[in-house]
Amino acid sequence: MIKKWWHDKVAYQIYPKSFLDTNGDGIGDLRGVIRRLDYLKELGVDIIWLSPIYQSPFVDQGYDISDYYAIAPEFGTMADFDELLAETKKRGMYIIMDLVINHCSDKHEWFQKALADPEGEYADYFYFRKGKDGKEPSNYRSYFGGSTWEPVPGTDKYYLHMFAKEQPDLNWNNPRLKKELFDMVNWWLEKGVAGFRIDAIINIKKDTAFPDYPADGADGLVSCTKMVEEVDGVGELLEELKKETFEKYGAFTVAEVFNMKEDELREFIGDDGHFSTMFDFSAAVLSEGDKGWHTGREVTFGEWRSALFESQLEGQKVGFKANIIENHDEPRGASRYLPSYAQNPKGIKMLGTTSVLLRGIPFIYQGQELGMTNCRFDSIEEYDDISTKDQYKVALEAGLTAEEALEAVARFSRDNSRTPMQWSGERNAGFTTGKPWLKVNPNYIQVNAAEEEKDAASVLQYYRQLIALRKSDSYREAFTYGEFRPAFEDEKGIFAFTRSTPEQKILVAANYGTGEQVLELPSGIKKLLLSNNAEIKSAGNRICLGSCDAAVLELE
Ligand code: TEU
Ligand code: CA
Repeated sequence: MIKKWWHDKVAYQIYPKSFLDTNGDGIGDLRGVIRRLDYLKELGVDIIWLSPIYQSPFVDQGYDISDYYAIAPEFGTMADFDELLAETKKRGMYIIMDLVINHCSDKHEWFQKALADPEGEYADYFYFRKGKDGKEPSNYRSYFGGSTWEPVPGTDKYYLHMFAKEQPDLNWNNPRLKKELFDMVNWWLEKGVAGFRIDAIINIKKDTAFPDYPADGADGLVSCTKMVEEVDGVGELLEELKKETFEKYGAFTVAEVFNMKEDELREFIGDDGHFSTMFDFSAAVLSEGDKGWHTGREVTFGEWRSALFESQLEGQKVGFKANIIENHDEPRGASRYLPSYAQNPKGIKMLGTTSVLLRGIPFIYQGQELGMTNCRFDSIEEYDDISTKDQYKVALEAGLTAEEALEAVARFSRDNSRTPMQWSGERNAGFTTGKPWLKVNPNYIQVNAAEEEKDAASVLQYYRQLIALRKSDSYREAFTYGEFRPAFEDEKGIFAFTRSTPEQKILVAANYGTGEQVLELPSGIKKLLLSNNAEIKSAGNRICLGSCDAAVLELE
């Protein structure tokens, strides 16, 4: 394995709209990010991923870009961005941008020109297709509901959108379009960003014959995922993207990849892979239900652990995965992965321990380090997210009552993790002096950075220790390159693994169950490196883990 500069780094995702508002308009901004750089530095963060900050109509919260070269005025100016970049560099940190190039906004000038001249060159930047028998060209359902095909006004054509109709898909078969995208990526790299988080990238390769597939729902449509699964050759496009851009700059890239073909892992994240790393969604996808709304299938502890272990074992053969428990599309990890008796600071620290010390690049999502949890919304109007609203509509159409539909979308709504960052116990959690764009989770009174700063036993202080341990001179090598091996798999409720180099053996062990467990270790304990329980008991070759106890030990 060739060593790369980012292997031992810790990353942090900022959702700028909800991070910190500095001008009272209720919307987080770049100056807010600048103001909290020292906070992030102290946490131990190296790489900051900014969810999209480009100019956008915000139909899908900035994942619909109308100008790739401009900063959204809601977030600030290019001067603010340059300052952020400089301040980050000063602290030895890196910025990565969100790269959304499967689609753009319908307000982007390319699409506007395409609409103005549906036979012209810009129409070929997108997928404009004639309908079939007066209907859509094919039977695909978009990710946010309804057909993927939207009529092009004044023509007998439709354009393709895998996400919202305001997010037309870009035609990656068009060399001019590709050149425009590559130039743009290089422009940001020239500016000094360290790389990108790459959005929904697997979707760029389509079978442009757009064949129908058997319907998978009562609406007579089939998920547009199908067209991605059924086509080969995305690798060539990804390789071209890398060669024309990232590779020239030694950039760090983390891809959002679903539906990868199983044997492609090495091509994606191996030494010469298309990307530096990609998110491990193996746990997240377990709860995918088969309904048109995301109620979430119940996942057992055993299933969850096996999925992660399997993914770790596969991942380490070829490279590094990026480990997450939550992001801006997923519910809060504490609410999702912890049983109810563990949804407290101790349990949350346990979850942090078993996630951050896995092999790979840890990505911490804003507020995770505080123990932020899902938020209760009292009505559909309180939600903002386009996907939640669509799922609610589908649930109503399926015959659920308004109350049931609200309940159905609550657990997996993307707004669970998008509520404002909880900085203090002051009004609006110290996020804004104005009216926050999205509800603040009422639990901010207890769960907030200012309180946790004062409390030595807080989740925040624990995350600091956890990250410091991972990056410490003595253990950095083991936590970065050390082999991952599952441990104590037969012990009920135990989530344990070792990280070993020829010189060191570290055991990470946690008890997700309710009863006490005594683990017989293969060798003596050299040192207790970290625990979420100050009174943890160990003697000789044994350690006793009570419910929700986590311990990190160096073994003889
Ligand atoms: O998410 C991609 C996305 O929505 C996937 O979960 C998709 O549903 C999956 O490929 C299905 O298997 C990204 C962003 O993270 C999200 O916030 C955006 O809304 C979306 O792309 C569109 O840009
Ligand atoms: Ca603002």
